[in-house]
Amino acid sequence: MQTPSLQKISALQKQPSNIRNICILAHVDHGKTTLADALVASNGIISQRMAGKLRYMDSREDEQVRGITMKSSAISLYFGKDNKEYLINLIDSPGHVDFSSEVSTAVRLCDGAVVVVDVVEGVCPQTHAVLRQAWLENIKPILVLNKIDRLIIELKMEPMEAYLHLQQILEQVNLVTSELFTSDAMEKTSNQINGTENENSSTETVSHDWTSTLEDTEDRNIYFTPDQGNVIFASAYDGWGFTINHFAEQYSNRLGLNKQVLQKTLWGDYYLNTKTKRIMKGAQSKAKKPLFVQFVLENIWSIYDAVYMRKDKEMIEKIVKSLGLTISARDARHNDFRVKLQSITSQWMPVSKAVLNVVVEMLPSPLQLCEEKCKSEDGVPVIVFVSKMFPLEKKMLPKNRQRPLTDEEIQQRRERARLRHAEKMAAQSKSEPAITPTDGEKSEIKNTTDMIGTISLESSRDVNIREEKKDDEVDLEFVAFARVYSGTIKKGQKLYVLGPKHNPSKRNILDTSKLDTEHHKTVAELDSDEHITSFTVSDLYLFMGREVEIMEEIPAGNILGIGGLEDHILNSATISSTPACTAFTDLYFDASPIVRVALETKHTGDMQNLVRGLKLLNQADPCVEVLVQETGEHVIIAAGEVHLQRCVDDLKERYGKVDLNVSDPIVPFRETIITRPKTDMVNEAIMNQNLPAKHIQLKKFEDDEEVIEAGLVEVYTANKKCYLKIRALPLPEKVTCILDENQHNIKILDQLTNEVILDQSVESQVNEINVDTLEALKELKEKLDKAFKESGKNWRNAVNEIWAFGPRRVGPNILLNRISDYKRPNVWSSIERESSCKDNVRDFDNSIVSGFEIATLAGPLCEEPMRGVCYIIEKWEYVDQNGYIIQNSTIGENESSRLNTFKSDSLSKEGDDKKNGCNNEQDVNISSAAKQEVDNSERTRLDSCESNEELEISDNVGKKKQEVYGPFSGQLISCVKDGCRKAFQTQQQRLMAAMYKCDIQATAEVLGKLYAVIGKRNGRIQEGDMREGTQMFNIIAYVPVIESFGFAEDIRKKTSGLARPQLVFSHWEVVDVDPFWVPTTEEEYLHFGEKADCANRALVYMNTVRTRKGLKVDKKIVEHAEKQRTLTKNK
Ligand SMILES: Nc1nc2c(ncn2[C@@H]2O[C@H](COP(=O)(O)OP(=O)(O)OP(=O)(O)O)[C@@H](O)[C@H]2O)c(=O)[nH]1
Ligand SMILES: [Mg+2]
Repeated sequence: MQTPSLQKISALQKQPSNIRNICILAHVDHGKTTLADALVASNGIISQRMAGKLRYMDSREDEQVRGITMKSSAISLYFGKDNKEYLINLIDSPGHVDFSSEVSTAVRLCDGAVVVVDVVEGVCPQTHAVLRQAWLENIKPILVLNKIDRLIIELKMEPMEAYLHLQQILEQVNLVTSELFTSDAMEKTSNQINGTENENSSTETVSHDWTSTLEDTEDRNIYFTPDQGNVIFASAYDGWGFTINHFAEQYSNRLGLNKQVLQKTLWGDYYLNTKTKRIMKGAQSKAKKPLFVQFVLENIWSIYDAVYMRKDKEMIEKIVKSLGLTISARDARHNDFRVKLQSITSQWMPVSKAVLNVVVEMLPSPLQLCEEKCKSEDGVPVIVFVSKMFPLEKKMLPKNRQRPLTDEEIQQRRERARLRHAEKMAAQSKSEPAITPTDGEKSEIKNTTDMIGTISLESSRDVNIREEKKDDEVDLEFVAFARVYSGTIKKGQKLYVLGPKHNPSKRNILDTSKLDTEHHKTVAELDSDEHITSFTVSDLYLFMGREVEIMEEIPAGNILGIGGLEDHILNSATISSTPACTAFTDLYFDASPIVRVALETKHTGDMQNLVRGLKLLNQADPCVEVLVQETGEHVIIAAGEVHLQRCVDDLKERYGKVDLNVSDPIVPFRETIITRPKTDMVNEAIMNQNLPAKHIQLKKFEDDEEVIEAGLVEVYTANKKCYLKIRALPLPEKVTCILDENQHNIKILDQLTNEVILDQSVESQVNEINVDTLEALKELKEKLDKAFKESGKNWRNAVNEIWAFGPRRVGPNILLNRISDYKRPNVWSSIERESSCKDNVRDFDNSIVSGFEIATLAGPLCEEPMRGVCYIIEKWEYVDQNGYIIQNSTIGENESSRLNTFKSDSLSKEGDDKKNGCNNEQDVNISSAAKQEVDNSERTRLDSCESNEELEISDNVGKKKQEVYGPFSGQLISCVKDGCRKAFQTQQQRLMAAMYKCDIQATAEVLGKLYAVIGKRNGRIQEGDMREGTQMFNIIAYVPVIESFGFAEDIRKKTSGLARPQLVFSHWEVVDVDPFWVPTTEEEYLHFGEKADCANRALVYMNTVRTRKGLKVDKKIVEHAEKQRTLTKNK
């Protein structure tokens, strides 16, 4: 068909009831882009023959080379049905897990989704993920069971087998939907119950019947059932697809049966009684062919059999004739019978028609979203949501594209060329000398030629410079990928850009005059509490796959591109004509960035380009993290190997245009301690559990630090005036998980506590925070309390003893206060409306927290952050010169004045510190390697803070001491830090590795090889079940991230491409070996040899990290320093 004109599309955009905004979702390689090709071909944008081969929506070169989609892209298509015209805004999304953020951006803009499932592979992890995303965003899905041709050609199934197989796949998909539905319904009901329980808290507890909940809730329409018409059977590659409807119509005419009855019975356990011509139930029990097999599958099978398997030319002709098709001479002559097959099937039951029919029938139009909102008349406020910013090459933009010349222009050009030619000829005839020139003339000619030479040289240099300039310029323009929800966006309109944190209920926000004067502000210039800028709409685009078209205005309900927003939006935003509009909530991303690499330019002069490139990359990809470490290194963190490679390629070729050196991936580790294991390395029970670990004896601690028992140390400050008892214990796993999940809440809690310290009354604080936040914080406390109580009596009151979280005040480690005579307020006091117990806080309280923060930020194994460690301060005493403890009440006058000089009103100082950024660890984004520097800078900062205090010191003795040992708060920080580290070292230390969850589908033949690859990389198989009704195994394994590089490639090679893993970050896992372990028992010597260095995985990891950070590595380079001998000479 003819490609629809821009005018037609523009007219259709104004009829929201005829618009469908849809995206195609699926697991990687299930055929989304191939299906999109078929739909695009139906509009004549690409030829029918190329559909499925071109992969038109994969416009990037690396997408074509790798054969996977990496970004979501949109196209507007026209579809006509029953004299009605529709506009389908289609988004193709990537299926690879590394790019799942692109799926989020696509899903948010749509009202419906086409979920594609490869019938051979069945439901895969990303199928789960996309169904969940569609559910969360409340968009309606339809199902395409794709690649049915593979059942015929590859698996050689009979129609009956294929029917049973399809049934199973459908059940698998519906199982996922039902899980989503059930958990959602349960959650809703549980919320309701909680609500009513809260209301009638006095009445006795109501027992609730969950089954009735599920029965009550309407669930019929959420499942995929062919008789409802929301399932399409297809082979996108061969271009065919159908719904039950298609065959119901055909056979109702042919067999004289009721169409509605056929529609209900074509799928299911029904058969046709040929004698009575009636449709009967119970095909399976009576061993009859179900209608679907008899009327649908057998037809398809016979075409494949005749055309592709048997290549029966006569039969082909017959089929073509009986179906009333025409086959082009070119296809008829083609040697490849697949082409012939595709030519027949794509005409017989075009997949595009089948899919688009269901899309317009079953999926909602923007009007159904909310009729009120989808108005586009003048005066209705404009509301647009931008889900991502994506880069387009400038030459692709219509304003820069070369357009075909008009006849007049061609005429003018021809005229100009003719004139030029005439001038040239005239000049030539003039320069032909009739007489030989004199000497003077000769020199003149020479001068002129020289001049011409220089001019041409200069001009060529000029061109070069211009070209260089061009090269240097970024030839990309960011276009916002957006949807209009209300009003009509027009060129020249002045609109506001609202960041995700914009809150219209805040005062001053609606003062538009102020906003207008700050019109020039860009997002980078905004203060931290400002989330609003304004701009004038300049370019509006319509997405057409690889190209964009310019539009003058776009009404509500459409997907569009907006130019000129580069300086106003980082990743996503809401655009509105009024600042009173509430911003859309942030997008939900599945993947978390985990693989980090450091980047540097090959030529130092290119640094600027790299920085600019990183900025663009950060804007273009919401899933990548870009940061500059304290060491000055530029680091990017990506979701996985493929994502990382794409980011680096983009930096090199598009955003930065620089040659880069990319470091080996830096994989994070964590350090932790565990309870003493009960068995040794050869699985023998350890007899004497009370023996201290061997390495404790090996470690030479300084005299003034005493190891009392494993995990408990006593440490003194440098001036010996203060001592502490610090205990390190492993945190219960449950508590650590809660801390991990609630980082955001802990951050809020910390901010609240800080503000309380900064002398704001608790009351006013609590009043200001949102009720939901307060509830969340209380819930966090309850959860922690429960988890602690379940972990033994030692932890019974732990939740009320929490002093701080670390590192960076939010991490998964805890500092507890168990000092018997020190009752400081715990972290919860700010939410519990307790009056501030400011007076009870001892001086230097904050130094202890700082010491703890530094210790947890970089552990002793390889300076990686700690995880799941609990430090308990059991004693904190001041000691006088004779070594006696000074009780707070009994401090002598001398001592007290001296200590006072140390403190010098440390509370107010703490306040100042916070204002000045002193001691405030949480803002410092520090790499573990840079920890030492931080440590030093911490001290210098403290020094500078302390210098004011020193002026106040009157006591000479005190002053002298202080000069020798430095400020007391600094001493205390380093004392606590050292104490924590030592307490840690006296426990069973372990490394924790980041783990990938790895999902693989594989056939039985390659299973052995697959297990070998996983085993070699220290992976662990979690599940390995055979999928019901298929030959495929579903394997779930965990592989350490550090071992995962090249893993996918390795698996692909070893299994000849039959298994494809998908890796997603899952959790932190303890590496089950002590990095300092040496064999001690006879059995261990026997098993591991004397050195046992080959088996210690933790040691290898630890040394890798230490080497990377330039830390000391205990390694003997020469083991036996003897002269080498040749054995045969026997000397
Ligand atoms: N046999 C067969 N192969 C198909 C069919 N549909 C797609 N393919 C093939 O499957 C492979 C992947 O197809 P794509 O369309 O790129 O898959 P995708 O879902 O877009 O993949 P990503 O975008 O990377 O997630 C290609 O080699 C296609 O030729 C089909 O119906 N039958
Ligand atoms: Mg694709």
